[in-house]
Amino acid sequence: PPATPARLADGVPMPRESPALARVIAHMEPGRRFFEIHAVEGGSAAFAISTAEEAGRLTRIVGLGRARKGEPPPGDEAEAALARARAAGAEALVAQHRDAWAARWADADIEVDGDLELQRGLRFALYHLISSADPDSDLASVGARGLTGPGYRGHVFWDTEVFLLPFYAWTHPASARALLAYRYRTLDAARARAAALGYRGALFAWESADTGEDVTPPFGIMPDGVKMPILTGEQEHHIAADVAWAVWRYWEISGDDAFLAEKGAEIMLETARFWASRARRGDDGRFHIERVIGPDEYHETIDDNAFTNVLARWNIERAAELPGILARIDPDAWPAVSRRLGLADDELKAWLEVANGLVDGFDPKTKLFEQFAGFFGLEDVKAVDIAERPFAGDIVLGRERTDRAQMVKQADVLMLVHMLPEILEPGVAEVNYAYYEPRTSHGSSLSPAIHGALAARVGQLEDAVAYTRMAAALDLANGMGNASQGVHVATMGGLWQAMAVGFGGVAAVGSSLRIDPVLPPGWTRLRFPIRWRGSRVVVEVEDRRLALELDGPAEVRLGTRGEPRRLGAGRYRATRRGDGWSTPEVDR
Ligand code: IFM
Repeated sequence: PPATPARLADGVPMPRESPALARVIAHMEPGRRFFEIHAVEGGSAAFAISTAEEAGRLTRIVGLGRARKGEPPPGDEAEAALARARAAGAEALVAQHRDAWAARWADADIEVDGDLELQRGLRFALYHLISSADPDSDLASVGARGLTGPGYRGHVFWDTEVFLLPFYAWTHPASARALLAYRYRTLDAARARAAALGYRGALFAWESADTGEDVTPPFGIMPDGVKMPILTGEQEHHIAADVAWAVWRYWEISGDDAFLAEKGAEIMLETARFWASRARRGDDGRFHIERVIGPDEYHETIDDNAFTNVLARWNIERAAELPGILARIDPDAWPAVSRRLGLADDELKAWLEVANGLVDGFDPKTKLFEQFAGFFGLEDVKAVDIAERPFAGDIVLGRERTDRAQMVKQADVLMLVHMLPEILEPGVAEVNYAYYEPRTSHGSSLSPAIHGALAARVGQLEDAVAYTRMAAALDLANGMGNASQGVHVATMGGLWQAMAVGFGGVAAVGSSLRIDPVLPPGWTRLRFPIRWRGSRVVVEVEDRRLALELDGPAEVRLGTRGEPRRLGAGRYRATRRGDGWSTPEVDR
């Protein structure tokens, strides 16, 4: 730092080659404003400072390039980017940046009238969601704390596919596609992991980084210094079906047949193959998946987790539909993929036998799923009666008691209800929500938003608003007490789902876009844009009125029982009729 900081008059040229990374300190004292520039790393960048009496401006132009692991640093690419940027000039760069943000914002912004605090939390979340994914590269996915902090060392969990991907698939399909392409790039590592554990097919890493090998740490150090083994990497196998679920949802929402044929089908088939080898036929003649951890990580080494088994069954069933689907996309696609994977003629049939025989813990009389074998026999502890939620159930009850109690960390059976509503008979969502919601401590930040989404779908609007607000405030109010580790980006994706899927009621139902919005008391308007198979659709609900704006054709169903209707580009209106909607009419 200069001993006596020099004041630069307007327009004084700065050296062309200045440090690329610098710490800039602005001093503002009455009547005096100046900057110190501390170089912290060499490089090439241009600085220009002008310090008029009232305002100062510093411009730093940086060129970036990227290299795959093992490749030389991408110096030329960065230099070329820098040259282009310099030629354009700072003003033009700022204008381009603003335009790019405005475009992304227009495709993502959710407006809610009647709850300013929620609106603020939403915008904070959307900002992080938009900036976390790279639509142009399969090199990296989104880590559990996005780009904001060291928590979980940037590792990629199911958070990306299950909590974030719906946001991208519905608002910016290119980002969703890139995230799935990252998983596709790690498919060989997933195959190797399945093989190392004695299974077939592909098991993605529970914690994934650049190569796709599992990088879950084997133990953690507790606050009292005790070393605790971490079993999630060994046992949280549902990740295989989570990735398959994301592939399928992306395909349904985007209609991206090329992706399905080129990459998605291979992921669906290899994960289905994994499940068929992972399940074991028991003495009862049924298939079981033993020694797993489900989303509720308080209970380890459990058998027949309903979430895992139902998703595994669903994964196999969807994979078995692929020969027919790919044949319609491109007659060469199925022969090519089945040759690539060495699929034997009767392999899919054998997988389906496993799927049909898999136990799922569902009792048709009560309509309840048992979270895992023996769960209902555990001590019946209701988190809601113990402490104000969210709280860490395992710390409050102690690890041993938690292990023997119906103390749920995060949506588990309810996660299944949220992810696969289409396979459930009427009433199942309501009954399971009523059972599991009071028993959940929300010890994971992933839990509240999903409860918000589900509560909205089952008509528990007070809960829906409370959970959605809890999710929206999670980082801004440091609700988990660990904001210094970075934002909880999965919560943010869950928050988007609470708004658009929960309150907005959007879903892919076959070839139609279903929209079934519900406004809780206190909200006077909800508006959000989505993308559906190439068209942009803006949904706006006010009181009992629904307005839709389409920039291209879409097959739309209003309400859960509405008939599908092919709508062209234009504006439409409908009004609430009982628990459904009138036929959409052109709004002139
Ligand atoms: O993936 C989650 C998990 O479900 C709960 N613990 C934190 C992980 C990373 O967010």
